[in-house]
Amino acid sequence: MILDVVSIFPEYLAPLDLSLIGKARRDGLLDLRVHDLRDFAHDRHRSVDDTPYGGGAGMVMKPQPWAEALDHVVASTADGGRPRVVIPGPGGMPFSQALARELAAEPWLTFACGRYEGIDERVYEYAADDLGLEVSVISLGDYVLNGGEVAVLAMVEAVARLLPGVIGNAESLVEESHEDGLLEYPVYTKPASWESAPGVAREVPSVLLSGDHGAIAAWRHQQRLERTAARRPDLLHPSQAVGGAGLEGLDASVATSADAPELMVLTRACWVAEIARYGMFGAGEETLDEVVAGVAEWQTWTWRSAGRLVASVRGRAHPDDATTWQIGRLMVAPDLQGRGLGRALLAFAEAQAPSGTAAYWLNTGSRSDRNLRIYRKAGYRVQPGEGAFPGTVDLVKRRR
Ligand code: JD8
Repeated sequence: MILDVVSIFPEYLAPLDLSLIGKARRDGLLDLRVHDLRDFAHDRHRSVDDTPYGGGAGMVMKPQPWAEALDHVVASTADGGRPRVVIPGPGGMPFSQALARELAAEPWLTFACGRYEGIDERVYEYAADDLGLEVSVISLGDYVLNGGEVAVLAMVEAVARLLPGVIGNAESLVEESHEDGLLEYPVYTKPASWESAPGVAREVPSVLLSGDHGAIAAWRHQQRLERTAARRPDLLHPSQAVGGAGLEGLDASVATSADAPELMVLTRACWVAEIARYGMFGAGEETLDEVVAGVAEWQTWTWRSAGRLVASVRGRAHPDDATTWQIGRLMVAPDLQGRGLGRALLAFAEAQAPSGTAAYWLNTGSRSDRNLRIYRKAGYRVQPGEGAFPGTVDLVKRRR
C-alpha cells in the first residue's frame, strides 16, 4: 500500500517511523511518504494560510499550495493509479474499524492534514472534480483537535496494522474489540496470584488456569458480552444490549391479562431447558387461561426492551403464611441469560415484599444448577425434602 501524508508539520508524523508501522515500512510492506505543504507555497514567507472571507476568528488554509501538493502526489507514481484522498475533519464521517478495513483495501491513500480553521472548501472540489479523486472527510471522534495530524496518526496505525504481514500473529486481529462488535475480554499474565499490597492477593480467574479451552473460550465470550453490554450497549443489537444496565435499561410494568400470551411464550422458552433436563413440564405446559389466572393470583411484573418482553417475575404472600413472601416465575429471555438479569429480578421481587415479611420462598427444579447457583449466591437455603412440586426443591431466605 502507498500512503502519502501532506502537512505543515511533517515532523508530527515521525511516530510512524517507530514500532510495527516503522518496521513494516523498512520491510517494504508499506510505502509511506510525508510531504511538507510549505514546499508548495512559493511566496517569501511560504505562507499557507490567510484571513477568512466573511470575517471571523482564525485563518484559513489557502487553495493554491494544496492544489500543487495534490498534483505532486498524484503525479508521483507512474502506474497511472489514483489515490483515495482522506481529509480529517471534526465534521467528517466517524472513523471506525469497519472504515479502517475499507481503507486498508485501497492500494493508495493520501491524507491531507488541515490546520487553523480548516482548508479552503475549493480544495475539496478541486480534488474531486478536477483531479477526479475519491475524497473522504473522516472524523476521529466528537471532540475538537487543532489539526488533522493526530487523526492521521491514528488512522494510519489502524489501517496499516490490518495489512498482511504488519501484525506478526494475524490471529490476534480476530478477537479484537470492534472487530466483531464486541469489546475485548480481560487479559492476565504471570503471576497467577499477585500480591498487590501486603496481604492482598489478587488471583487470575481459575478458568484461565484450567487448560479447558472450551471453558476458557466460553468465559472469554461471556466477558466480552457483559463488558459490551455494560460499557457500550450501543454496539449491541437493542435486544442484546439488554442487561448491561441491569433492569434499569428496560421498560418495567405490572402485568395484566393482556400480557398473558407473551408471558406464555417466555415461560415456555424458559422451561424448554427444564423440560429437556428432566421432562419437567410444570409451568412449561400451562394453558393461556392458567397463565391469565396466574397473573390475577400473583403480583406479576414485566420488563420489555424495544417492546419485546424479555423478563418477568411474580410475588405473593404465601397462602398459608402471610409472613412468607413467595417469589416465582423468575424468567429471563434465553438469549439474555447470563448477564445478571436473574439476580436483578430476584432483588426486585424481594423488594416488593410487604412489611412484616419474615422470609422469602422460592421453588425450582432439584437439578436446575444455574437457578440453584443464583439463589444460593443470593442467600437462599434449599429446604430438606421434595419441594412444592415433584422433582423440585423449595428454598428459603430469612429477611434481614
Ligand atoms: C482537522 C483544522 C482545527 C477544527 C476550528 C479547531 C478529526 N475528531 C476531530 N476533531 N478535530 C479534528 C480536526 C480539527 C482540525 C482539522 C481535523 C483541521 N482543525 C479546527 C474546526 C474548528 N479548529 C478531528 N479528524
